[in-house]
Amino acid sequence: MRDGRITITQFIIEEQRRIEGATGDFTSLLNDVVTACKEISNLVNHGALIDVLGQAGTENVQGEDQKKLDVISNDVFLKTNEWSGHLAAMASEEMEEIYPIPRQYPRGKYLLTFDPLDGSSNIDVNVSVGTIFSILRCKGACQDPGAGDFLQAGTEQICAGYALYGPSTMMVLTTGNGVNGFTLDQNIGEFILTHPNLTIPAETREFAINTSNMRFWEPPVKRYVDECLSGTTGDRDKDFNMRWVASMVAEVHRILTRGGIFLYPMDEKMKASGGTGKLRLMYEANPMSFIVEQAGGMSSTGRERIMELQPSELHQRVPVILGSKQEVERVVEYHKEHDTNAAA
Ligand code: AHM
Ligand code: MG
Repeated sequence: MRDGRITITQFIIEEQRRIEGATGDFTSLLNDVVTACKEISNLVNHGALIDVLGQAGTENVQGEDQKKLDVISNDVFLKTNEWSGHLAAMASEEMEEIYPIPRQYPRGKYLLTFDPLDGSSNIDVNVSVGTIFSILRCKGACQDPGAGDFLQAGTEQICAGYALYGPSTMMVLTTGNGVNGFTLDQNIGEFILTHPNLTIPAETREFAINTSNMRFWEPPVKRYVDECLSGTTGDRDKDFNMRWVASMVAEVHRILTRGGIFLYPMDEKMKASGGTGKLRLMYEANPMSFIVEQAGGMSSTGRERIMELQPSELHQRVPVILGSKQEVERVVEYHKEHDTNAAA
């Protein structure tokens, strides 16, 4: 492109050229995902002007109230990605069942999972939201895909990314070869490579957790956060800062930019109601874990590496602790010590 700027399309095609035998299907699929995110970005930007704010008056499979934009964004993703012939099926936070590609289109060899509008409690108050997606290979009968085909460990992802609809719209991507960030140039409608090779600093002094759940936390999480709060007056040799946007995309993006740790851990309230976590494995925790690990960070439930979990259901929830390596390691260590003592 003129003046040496690299568009996301050029970037993806150049990546494809490095893969022997690549057919271009994946490149083309990714381009459609990018188009869907641009469309959602446009809707989010226009907000009340085009009457997309507020409740949809429906609930999703998790029993959460859907916002109008949750429903519209989901539809944008389906319509933009269903026709190309690269996908066998899609699955989303907003749909109970998988979405096999309609019969009038050819079915392809990939599966797409997504959270079309993550952090949607922020929409009406005009705070950052995002889209999260993950691409898997369809290993079974791609002509007749079922929910079971999606139940692959995070280590099987071939691409993960998110779009962040913030002061500027950004797209952050990994295909297992590092993490790159692109900013949408609204004038030309293209994402431009602005953040090559994003890496998370191993050390940090910033943590993110919803402290309104403090009384339900397990002891290792409480221990970690107490130490952060005590700063130099406690066992840590530094003072910490705290942030909570309630939009995982914004939190992960901050961590990719300047380090930090994000926790949505298991807690007693969830346990009491038979819950297994807050965030969804297939279209929130796994793609974010892939990105974070590719950027040199770490991601765990506190007890296991998230990407190694064998999913048992499409909308499965998991505890999530991710970010700067040294801090996540410390929280994992606290879980280990706690569980060992409890077993003794
Ligand atoms: P959503 O997918 O329904 O928007 O929920 C996921 C969001 C995450 O982005 C965020 O980290 C978390 O829920 C916030 O939860 P809370 O409202 O408990 O702070
Ligand atoms: Mg979400």
